[in-house]
Amino acid sequence: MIIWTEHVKPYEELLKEVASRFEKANRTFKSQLGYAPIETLKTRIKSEASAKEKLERKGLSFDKKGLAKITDIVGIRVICKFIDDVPEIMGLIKSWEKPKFRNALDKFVVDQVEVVEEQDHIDNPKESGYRSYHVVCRAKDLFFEVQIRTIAMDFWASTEHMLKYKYGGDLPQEIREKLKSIADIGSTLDLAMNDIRQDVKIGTTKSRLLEQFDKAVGILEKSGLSFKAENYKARLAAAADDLEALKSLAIQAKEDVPPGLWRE
Ligand code: 0O2
Repeated sequence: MIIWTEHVKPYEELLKEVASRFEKANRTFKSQLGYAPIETLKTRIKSEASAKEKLERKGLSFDKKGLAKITDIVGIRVICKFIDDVPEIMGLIKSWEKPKFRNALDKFVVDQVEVVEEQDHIDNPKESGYRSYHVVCRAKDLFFEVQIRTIAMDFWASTEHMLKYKYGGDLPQEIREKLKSIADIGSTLDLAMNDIRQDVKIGTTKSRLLEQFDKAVGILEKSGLSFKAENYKARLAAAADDLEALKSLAIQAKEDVPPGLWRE
């Protein structure tokens, strides 16, 4: 007999582990690139009723064998600002496929995640208009599902889900048509926002480089190297509108800081 609260315990542990990996990676993206692709992380463990409904639909029984075939007991939604963030997140998940070894109590533990299925409902939206990128993964012997989507796609999907609930699962034709055209508007919005993403990226990179430059110049001034600081300041105007030149100037200034004075 299955006691749901007991059955899902290892899944709850897995959910915590995967969610914390996403959160940690997002912090690393932010500190290294100045931009965090994950806007929100939504997680859930499937309810017993939903698992039973799915098993019945698939002609499987409510036992360990049947439940082992359900790949979305753990569900994680990764919501991003821009469409171009989706492959970024996919790349992150794929990086977990490489075996990681953790030395715990002199034992090497394989800490690996395998991608078992990908469904691209962004390039190939569902009939309803639904858009999202679905990934089924396996960690040890447990599956989990990740849905990667933009804020606009998530807004659409949660509203459509709410309406379906309200109409008892069967939406009237007129509402379905409206939702489909709203999904297309959402897609146009996503593509337009994606176009300006490059500008956002350039903006954040530039401000990060300027921060690094100012910090280096400040240290040079404080450590009696004002002539170097003045020289860098004089060169800044010529480099300010050229990202590559600014990058090279910021690196040079940082490298000129006497050893031991740079603190991250
Ligand atoms: P929940 O609570 O959101 O997880 P199956 O998984 O067997 O039902 P299939 O075809 O393998 O069917 O799954 P698919 O198409 O990958 O869809 C699974 C999940 O995607 C759904 O989970 C929804 O979360 C989401 N989804 C798919 N199509 C739609 C859609 O038209 N509208 C909305 N709002 N969401 C969709 P569940 O199980 O429905 O529930």
